Amino acid sequence: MTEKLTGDAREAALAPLLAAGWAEVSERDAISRTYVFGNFIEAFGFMARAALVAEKMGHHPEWFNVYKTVEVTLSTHDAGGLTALDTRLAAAMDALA
Ligand code: H2B
Repeated sequence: MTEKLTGDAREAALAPLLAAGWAEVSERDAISRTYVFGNFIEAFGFMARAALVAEKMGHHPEWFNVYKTVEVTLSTHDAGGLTALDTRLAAAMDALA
């Protein structure tokens, strides 16, 4: 679970996320996505719900919020790169957004 994703498993895990709007980060082994909501309350509500999921997973996003925009970067610090925890959290965040 906390091993870095490589090869076919990585491609299979990333394909639906890239199709949904996530992108691989160029400078590091991570994925990112920017969500734009209708207003600050919607953005913050998303962050609050995502925080509960993240805490339950024991896996936490890097994110940056300005008004109704939330920029999310996911990477597993303990593994030094992308793992199934990141792809799982990404899918959960998409379901909440
Ligand atoms: N979040 C992320 N993104 N990467 C980690 O390696 C990580 C984490 N490690 N949240 C978790 C916390 C770990 O430090 C605790 C002990 O579960």
